[in-house]
Amino acid sequence: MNIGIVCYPTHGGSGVVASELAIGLAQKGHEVHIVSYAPPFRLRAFHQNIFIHEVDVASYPLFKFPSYELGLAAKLVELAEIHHLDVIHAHYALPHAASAYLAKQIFNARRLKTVTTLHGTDITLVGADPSFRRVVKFAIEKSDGVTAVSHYLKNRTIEEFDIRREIRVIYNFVDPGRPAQNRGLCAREAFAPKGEKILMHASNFRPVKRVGDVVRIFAQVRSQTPAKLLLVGEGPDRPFVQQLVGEMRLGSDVHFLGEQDQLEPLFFCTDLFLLPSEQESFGLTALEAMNCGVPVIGTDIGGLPEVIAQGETGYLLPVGDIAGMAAKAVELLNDPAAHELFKTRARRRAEQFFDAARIIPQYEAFYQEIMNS
Ligand code: GMT
Repeated sequence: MNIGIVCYPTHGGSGVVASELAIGLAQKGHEVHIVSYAPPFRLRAFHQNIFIHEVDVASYPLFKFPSYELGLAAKLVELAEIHHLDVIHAHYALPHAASAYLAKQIFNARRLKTVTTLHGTDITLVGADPSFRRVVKFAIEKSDGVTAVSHYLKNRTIEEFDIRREIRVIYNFVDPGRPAQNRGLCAREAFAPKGEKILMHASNFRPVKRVGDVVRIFAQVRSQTPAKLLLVGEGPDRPFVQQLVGEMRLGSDVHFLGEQDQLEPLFFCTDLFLLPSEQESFGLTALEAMNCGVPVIGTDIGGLPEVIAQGETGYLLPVGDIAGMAAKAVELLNDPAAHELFKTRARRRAEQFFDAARIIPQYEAFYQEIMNS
């Protein structure tokens, strides 16, 4: 198949899923055209069968806001024509699914199909904003196929937008073979010279991630067990988090690592991953942690219960229950036998339910179904 994939190039989950899907499809011989405003970070290396196209956004003195949506639609029409695309797969509804719809109308060929994958904030946060609502609903209804990354997100979309069409759940995925390639790249002693436990959090530091809670959980853990915290990512809450770390006098035990293209080397240094989000439609970082054998403590919201098995691969507690999350962390870190069991189960669960080799064929089959309809 010739597949156009539209995504964000930044360090967010939707861009990671789109990039890893592109790699998986390309390895299976499909021709994949990535369309974005910059090369996605996971696709900076060369991959056979993947072609990257940056969207041109024309500016003109009359335009107060240059239109990315129209530039994207124009690029998709051009690619559909030149490369005979069978499918345009939009990751994240806004504005990608709307631009894909427009491109299809302009191209006017029955053969070209559009698929939209809903990732989370496109429904729960941005999409729910009154200024975008109608457009998101329209784009979902007009896509030839729609997928959601969890049952939670599917149900939430149906309720929120009163959707009556089919939404297929296709889970996010990981490559169970990848961690081995990154083992040994991170020296534990560099972060924890006295054998302290290492906790980690990675996100885009937006308010929904509650990174302040990560710091407060860590403070409680550290008061009972020698520990260090690795904070990975960048975003609007970083100054506040940095200030909090200073106010709580945790400075020497917290490492800010900024954005990282690959998390696996760091997971091999990590004993426990923290994800105390307020919203999480799936929680890709939790799955990536589990794939490297790292148990996760998170919140019992959104799609996280579909990823983390309560009491087996981690613990899920109510949003804001800092004391509860800290208590579970201390319990697990101080029980080597239980910790080892959680690690083994985490890795096994990632492999059993979220292996790329199981999930990518689900996308291929979905494209085929849509093309035959
Ligand atoms: O978390 C974000 O705001 C980034 C967002 C994205 O689009 O990159 O993440 C969403 O998609 C990920 C990949 O499917 C999911 O793993 C995240 O749970 C989801 N984020 C939220 O629902 C808050």
